[in-house]
Amino acid sequence: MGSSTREQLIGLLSGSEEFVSGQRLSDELGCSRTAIWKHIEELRKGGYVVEAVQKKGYRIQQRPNNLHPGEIKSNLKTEKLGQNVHYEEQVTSTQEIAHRLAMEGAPEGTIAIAEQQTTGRGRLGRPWHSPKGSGIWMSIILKPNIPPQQAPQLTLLAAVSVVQGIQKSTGLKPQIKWPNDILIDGKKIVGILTELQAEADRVNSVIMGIGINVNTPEDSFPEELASIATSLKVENGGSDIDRSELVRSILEEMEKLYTLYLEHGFAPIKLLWEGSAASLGKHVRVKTLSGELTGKAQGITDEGVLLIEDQAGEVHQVYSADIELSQNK
Ligand code: BTX
Repeated sequence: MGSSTREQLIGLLSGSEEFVSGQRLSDELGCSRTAIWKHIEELRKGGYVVEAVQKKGYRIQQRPNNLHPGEIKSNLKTEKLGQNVHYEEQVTSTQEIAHRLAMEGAPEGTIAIAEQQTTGRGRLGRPWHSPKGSGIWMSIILKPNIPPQQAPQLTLLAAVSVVQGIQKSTGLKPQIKWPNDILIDGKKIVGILTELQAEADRVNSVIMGIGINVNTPEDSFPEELASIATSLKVENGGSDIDRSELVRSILEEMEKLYTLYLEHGFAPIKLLWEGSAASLGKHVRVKTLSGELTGKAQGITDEGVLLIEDQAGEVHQVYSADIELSQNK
């Protein structure tokens, strides 16, 4: 069964709480009633509970807990982001899939998403823990007409989109730690990895990787993450969160902010980012590849660069680093 027929079928059945007749499905999808029946059987195998009543038709009673394109796209209110979904159960890294799709000419807004990553990655080759079925591991392809130096702004844009999406879907209010961590109660819930396919003066594609611990049970993080990581479920009092709804919220928020960014530049995004930033005004320790620095995080520039004032009052521009919030000041 072609994935697009399946997506359309899920879309039609998701449109109403009522039964949809076999005749209507066969008219809209352009195939026979018998073919519809076979498609419904396929959905059932995929974890849908579909009620079938003679003379009335079909109705979805229960949806599977997966990130199948049909689930993500039903009711998705975007023009580009997420309209083209590449889904797999298990991948090495969705970044790798999205890089390949971008090279092959995938349209802007295409996403690669998986239930599990075997070698999910963070910055500087660090691993990203991506267990099966409990998180959102996705990479979004963007094609902004900007020079490569501005690409870090998109990391901040993505962070704001994810914070707003989480807030809308769950009511939780995460905070952003410059540049790419999203925290609740000081523990990491999201990581963002921005990679580029670029020439010296222009970006061809931005591969925006987003990893979110959604329904990860508290005791299932590996030892090295137990004290630094958390999940939305843990922070939400233990109730499961609908991952495909959260993906939709994030894609919808991101499309709004991305459109704003392309029209008006970074200034409006900067304001929103500052509204959710955990580090501003705080004493921080900054670790860059070339050394360490401690001081007060003053803010970010219009380019998205972090400003740190050291003890001597000198202000340093930090382009790329890990920062720790100091406990004692
Ligand atoms: P980062 O380099 O800022 O953070 C990596 C560090 O975060 C690790 O060294 C580890 O300490 C910690 N960590 C690893 N896994 C988790 C986790 N599940 N929850 C909390 N902390 C963790 C952050 O890099 C960027 C991560 C991007 C991940 C996405 S997932 C989809 C896409 N595909 C892919 O391979 N990467 C991106």
